[in-house]
Amino acid sequence: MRNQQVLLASRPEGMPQPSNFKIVESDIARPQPGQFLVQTHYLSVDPYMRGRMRDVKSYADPVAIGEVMVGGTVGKVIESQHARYRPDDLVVGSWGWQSYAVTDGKECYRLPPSEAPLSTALGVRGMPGLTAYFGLLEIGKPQPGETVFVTAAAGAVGSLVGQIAKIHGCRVVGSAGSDAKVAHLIDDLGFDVAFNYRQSSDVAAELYECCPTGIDLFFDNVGGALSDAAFAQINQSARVVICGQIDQYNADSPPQGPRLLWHLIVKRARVQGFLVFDFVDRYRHALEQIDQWMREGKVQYRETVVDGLENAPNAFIGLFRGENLGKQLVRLI
Ligand code: NAP
Ligand code: FER
Repeated sequence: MRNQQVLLASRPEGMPQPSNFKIVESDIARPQPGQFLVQTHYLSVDPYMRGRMRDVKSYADPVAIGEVMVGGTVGKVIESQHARYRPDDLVVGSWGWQSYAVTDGKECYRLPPSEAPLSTALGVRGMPGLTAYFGLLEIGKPQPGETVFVTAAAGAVGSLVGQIAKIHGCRVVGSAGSDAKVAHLIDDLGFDVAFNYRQSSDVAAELYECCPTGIDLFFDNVGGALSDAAFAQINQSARVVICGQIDQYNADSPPQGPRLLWHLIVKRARVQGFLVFDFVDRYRHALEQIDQWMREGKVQYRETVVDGLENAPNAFIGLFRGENLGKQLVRLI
């Protein structure tokens, strides 16, 4: 048994490249008292990791060159010298892009027995699902009858935002990067209307057609031109939830766009960013609610799974090309 790890080899300029990563093999360490050895079943690739590849501290420290890439993981305990973990326990954590890890269990939790597949702990029942839940309900505060517009709507966060907004009686509009994604939003997830922003020569006109009475709640995962179009179409007392700005994550200098903040004056609107981690005390309740919606058939999810640790870099890069439908995962075993 050898450990395989994906290390950050160099910091990307613009779009990340496979050459920014390096795969190495090493012996598996043995757990010491207070530690356990875990085998990775799935690892998550997420847009925020682009930020961790930059040499800039923000919410968290950057990944150092030569260090294992960060990220959420689920796996099984193989060997334990930890009082609270036993072999065969299923564990959710963030030991990063590697096939095995020795951990002291900080930042880990044991998965309670559940009908849901293990992988969902990284998606609909994990960080992205919680992001949709708290971002929409706590920051966006949707009201019945309101028009909600969500970008990257066919992704892990966006797909859940749209469905939760439907549960709350809203009219839901989404944008996504392919006709197949648009069809999925409308036919499978119950969005009222959606459009393919990549096929559009005039996203503002297309958005206006989708939101003839304006936008009351804009849940932004993307930024850039789509955001500009949405800001110009907000209604009085609109809420703009800044969840992500993936359009800008590969930019090497801040892009200069149209200055649209004056819309906020006229519309008495509020723009607020948030981090899912701010709501950690309330995760349990939110996950119970998401589970219930899934049991009732009100929420469904998709996963795009690639096999093999060596494919983690390309799976990550694929996020910026829209190659994923729903949550992008890497399966190791
Ligand atoms: P995701 O939506 O599953 O995957 C990213 C998607 O973004 C891609 O599938 C792609 O879909 C779209 N995209 C990529 N580049 C784009 C561009 N230049 N313009 C428009 N769309 C683009 O990822 P996720 O994990 O659910 O995250 C979604 C957003 O939420 C990200 O911005 C992320 O940073 C943010 N987020 C924030 C928090 C928080 O705590 N604030 C937590 C989790 C995630 P298309 O085919 O539609 O282009
Ligand atoms: C995300 C985008 C940004 C995210 C977190 C951040 C958890 C925070 C980044 C930082 O610490 O700089 O999608 O998801």
